[in-house]
Amino acid sequence: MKKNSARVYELKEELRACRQRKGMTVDDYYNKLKTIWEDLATYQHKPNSCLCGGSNCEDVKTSRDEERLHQFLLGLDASIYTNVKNEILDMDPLPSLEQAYSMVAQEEENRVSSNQELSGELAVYAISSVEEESVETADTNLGVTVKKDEDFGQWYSQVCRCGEMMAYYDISGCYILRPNAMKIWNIMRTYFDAVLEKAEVDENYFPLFVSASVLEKEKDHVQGFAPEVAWVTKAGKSDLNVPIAIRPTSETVIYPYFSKWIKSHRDLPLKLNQWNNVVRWEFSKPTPFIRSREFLWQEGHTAHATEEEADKEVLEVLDHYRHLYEEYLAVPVVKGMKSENEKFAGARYTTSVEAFIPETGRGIQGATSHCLGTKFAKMFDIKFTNKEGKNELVWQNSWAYSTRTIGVMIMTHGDDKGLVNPPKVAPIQVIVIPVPFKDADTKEISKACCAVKDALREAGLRAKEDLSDNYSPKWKYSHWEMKGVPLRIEIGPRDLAKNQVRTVRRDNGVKADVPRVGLVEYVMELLGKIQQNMFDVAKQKRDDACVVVKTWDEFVEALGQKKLILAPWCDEEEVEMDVKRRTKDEVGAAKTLCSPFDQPEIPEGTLCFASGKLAKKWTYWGKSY
Ligand code: 87F
Repeated sequence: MKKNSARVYELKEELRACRQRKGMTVDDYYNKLKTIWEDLATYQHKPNSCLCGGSNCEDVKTSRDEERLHQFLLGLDASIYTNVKNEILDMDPLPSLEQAYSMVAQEEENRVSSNQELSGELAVYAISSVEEESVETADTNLGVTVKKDEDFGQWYSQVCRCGEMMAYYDISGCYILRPNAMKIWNIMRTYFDAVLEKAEVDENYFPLFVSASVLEKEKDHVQGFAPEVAWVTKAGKSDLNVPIAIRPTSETVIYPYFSKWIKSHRDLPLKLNQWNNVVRWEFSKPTPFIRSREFLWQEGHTAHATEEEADKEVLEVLDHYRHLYEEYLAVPVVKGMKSENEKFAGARYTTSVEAFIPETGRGIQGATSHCLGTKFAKMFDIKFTNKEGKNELVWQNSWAYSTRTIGVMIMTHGDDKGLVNPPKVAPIQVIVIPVPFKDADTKEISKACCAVKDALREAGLRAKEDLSDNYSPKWKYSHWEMKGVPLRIEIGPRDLAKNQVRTVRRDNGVKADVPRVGLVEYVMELLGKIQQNMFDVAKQKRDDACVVVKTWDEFVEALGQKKLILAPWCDEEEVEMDVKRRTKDEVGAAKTLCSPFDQPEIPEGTLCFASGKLAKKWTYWGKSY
């Protein structure tokens, strides 16, 4: 240990002055701090060279780590990183310095430097006389500063966070689903539970853990997925005798019990569903809701006596998924058949609903319904005695939709102001905002707001009032727009006098003055119109992005223009692989999305755009998530 008080003093001064100045990257700032800490450490007492016996040293190290973490956070540019700083300080236990650094660095990545100057915009709306603290709160909720068509990735991340749908977590690919997302998820769940009830599908719950031997029982299809399976190998400090997998899906967990429970034709159909979380340790770029290492879904598993019954169910479930997307999330989807390459390896065939994001030109699989045939029945010995007393294999299906639905909804409808929630799933459908003016009777206006909200809630609508007095009406408008509330009701002195309110639609900004008498019915109808309009607009955009191509050159050109491509195809696996290879470097690998059930006519002699062989079907192609 060196001894040099003057130098130590100097370094401490440097440390105290060390801040992330304007234009300095998080990385530069962090490295500067690290250099000072390291320098300082050469002069100071080192815990690992002391003789205290260990536990004290640990304490010293912990408090030093915490101090460094605080120093790091203190010096960050507060106009940018206050949110993430609070997020870090709220974590229990506190993350390590390295983890905190990577969270802040991630935040930096999520920002577009050229838009940073815009960041004061929303704060301007805050009433000028409010105390500093409130301004700061406004300032930390700066809102969406990146435009959807400028940088889609950054925009999406901002919209998800500003809409309080999710928060980043210190494990890459894992996200916190915040109440707004959970509310949407639960509204969808309520709808789907009613569908399941009607279809006589029962709810059950199988454990999260899978033993290695069970997981490997269906080696054939698990093999391709093996790198994504997460394993528990320790309990405390001791190694487990046999590692235990965390379910990536539950076929292997459930089907041994199908084999026990199904004996006779009287036990069929067996239709089970579970709502759960699954873990897939993905290595491609994670995106909130769209691709995460843990996600929520429902997984349905059914067994039937006949092929026809199973086939029928596959399509019925697929139509429920279409309904969920189109009628609830207002997202247009195509129902179709997956190619041999793209189907679930364990399935006889896979059907899916496919959405399309015009801004990125990418298709996205919205949900899948598989016909498993008798493949798993053979593997897991699931047999029943039929009415003639003969043993037969069961016909199985499995189907799922996940929290990805929420991501697709955000991507489809969100705009430069933030989320736009379709009324049917919006956690708040109507926000009522008082608009006091000079010496108007504020109390009466507030009372009217509460009365309107109460009447709407009474009618079963999800309504809320915002009477907070530390923000201006304008600030509130931006705030609730960012949160995606489909309808705003404003009440000012003029409205009060005329016994009316002003409605403002989130989807198209259209304003109307509406009498208080009959308001509830009006709002209900208007929400229905908003829902329909959101679907129509999304469908128009999707349809505008769709092109029919007949030749390879047209195909490549359309891909470059971010189109959803419908092309005649020979339906050969090798040709799809070849298309992937040929497009990989040029415009980004394209693959089949699905062959729509709704097939346009295919004139005789039509050739495959890729192979020149006779085309068998029309198929959607594109880049995909
Ligand atoms: C990742 C790791 C291990 C997908 C995986 O689509 C296994 C798998 O089996 C895996 N990723 N899959 C396919 C899942 C098929 C399936 N199962 C139930 C569904 C719907 C519901």
